[in-house]
Amino acid sequence: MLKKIAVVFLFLSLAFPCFSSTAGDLDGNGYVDLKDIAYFMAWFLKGGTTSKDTVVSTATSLYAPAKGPIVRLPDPAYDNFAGGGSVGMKDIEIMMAFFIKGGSTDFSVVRQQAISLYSSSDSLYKLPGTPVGDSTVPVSITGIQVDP
Ligand SMILES: [Ca+2]
Repeated sequence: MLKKIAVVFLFLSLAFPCFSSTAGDLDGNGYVDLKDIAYFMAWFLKGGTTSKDTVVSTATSLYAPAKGPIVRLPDPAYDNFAGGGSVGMKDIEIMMAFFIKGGSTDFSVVRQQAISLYSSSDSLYKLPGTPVGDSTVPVSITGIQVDP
């Protein structure tokens, strides 16, 4: 199961090799997994600390494999999955929903899962694993409604 997910994420990262960063990827390995979710939750639990060491040590206590290091902290510029100018619990729920759904790129699937985890997760702005940075190429094709 985990191996399959890793392969899916690897494919996504290989598909877009020219991007500088990946939404939700705090340890900088190019994909989003449980460790990234642990770092994100640790950061949130510590009130948005600016200490990467604090985030890593807290994350390790939540999920032992999350030993760091991390390359950045959660940032609205990258990780605002629920939209808006801040990051928090709603964004974490979307990361968890994305992970539970095996890295689905289907907005409605991830959104429904997020709502089931956390009823106020009513907005989905972008998906974890979305490349962010120096490109304007649209990558979220499943969210687009096309007239027949
Ligand atoms: Ca990662």
